[in-house]
Amino acid sequence: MTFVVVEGPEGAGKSTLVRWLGTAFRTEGREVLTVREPGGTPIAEAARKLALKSRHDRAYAAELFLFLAARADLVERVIRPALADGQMVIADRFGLSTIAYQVAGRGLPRADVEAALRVATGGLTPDLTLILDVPVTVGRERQKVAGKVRDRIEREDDTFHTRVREAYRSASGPGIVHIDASQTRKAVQDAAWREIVAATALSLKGA
Ligand code: T5A
Repeated sequence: MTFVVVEGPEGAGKSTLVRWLGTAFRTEGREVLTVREPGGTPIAEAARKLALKSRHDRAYAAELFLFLAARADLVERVIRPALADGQMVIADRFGLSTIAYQVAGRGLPRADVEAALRVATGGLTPDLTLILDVPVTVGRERQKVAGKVRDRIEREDDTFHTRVREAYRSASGPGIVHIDASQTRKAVQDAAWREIVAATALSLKGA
């Protein structure tokens, strides 16, 4: 079990958890690559700037393809080579972000977005997805305390972000686990660690 994704709404604590997991697994002697979406290659970083920072209005479909362009480059040039090399990859956001933000948030048609997603990832799916859940107000407050400057998507209203949160809460399927991220950092880290260790043990057993 090597590809782990951390998902969830704004300010849920994803980056904090990904950093901690990277350090914790390296301390255990595992080779771990951590990545953040969108980003991680020159093309993906350029797409990130356009998607999140550009002042120009855009069609929602154009926004979708910026996120997918970033993902396609990251998957092919960074994630797949690392997995092939036997490394564990821990990603801060992946395909479920596109379902939550561009489908539930923006209202783009799900079946079409899923088809485009498959093109972008070449069918790569996470072994385990940890969804951190916090109420919208808690996430916003954490971002405020952290002094984060709001990007295009973060500036959307609470109705948009509530749709995003609900999309995450209703996500289910193989390898999807929900964690209450309104708990302390330590409680969230412990829960995530338990889930990854359990999933790794299972995949080793099944191997
Ligand atoms: N997007 C992305 C799409 O629309 N479609 C896509 O396909 C993709 C991939 C990315 C934006 O792009 C959108 C979604 C996003 O709007 P970003 O800035 O890279 O934007 O990422 P965000 O996920 O928005 O980053 P945030 O930093 O806001 O959220 P995190 O990573 O969930 O939160 P984190 O770890 O930075 O923590 C925020 C603060 O809370 C504290 C931290 O110390 C920090 O100060 N904190 C806690 N406080 C109390 N208790 C805890 N348990 C805490 N955990 C963390």
